[in-house]
Amino acid sequence: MAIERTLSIIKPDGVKNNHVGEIIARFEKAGLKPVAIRRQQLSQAEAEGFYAVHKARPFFKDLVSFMISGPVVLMALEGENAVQKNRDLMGATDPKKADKGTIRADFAQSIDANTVHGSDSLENAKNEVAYFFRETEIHG
Ligand code: DGI
Repeated sequence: MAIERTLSIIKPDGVKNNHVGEIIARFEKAGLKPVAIRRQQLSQAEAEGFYAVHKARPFFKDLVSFMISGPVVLMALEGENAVQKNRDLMGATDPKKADKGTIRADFAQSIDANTVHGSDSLENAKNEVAYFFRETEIHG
């Protein structure tokens, strides 16, 4: 299977509740290497730009204010089938619907504070990794 890169974000609730280490451990155990990693406070413009595809959705404002409510951890994950593997580890968007043992089932409180973001296609993954990381910051 192809080696891919995908973008993961540990959202403000995951950082605030001290789940960073455990989430990264799950990625590493599943064969996803954090090849770039940065803790950062997103600006409103960065969060709006990142979620621009959701601009017309009723939850856009809440989503952006949640994403800037505290620091996040940005990561490029690399591994076989990384995009789908990361989505499988995350679980469904709504933690109530997420499979047992997934990150969202175990750590998320609500559909807003759902602990992690993960790119949902290879094409989006390329754009999202490039949105936050220069090639010189990625070390595979
Ligand atoms: O790729 P996902 O994060 O699983 O989901 P997505 O790309 O459809 O939506 C991005 C984020 O927007 C999601 O993690 C939480 C928020 N969101 C999505 N659908 C809803 C929502 N927030 C609320 N309040 N209600 C929704 O229906």
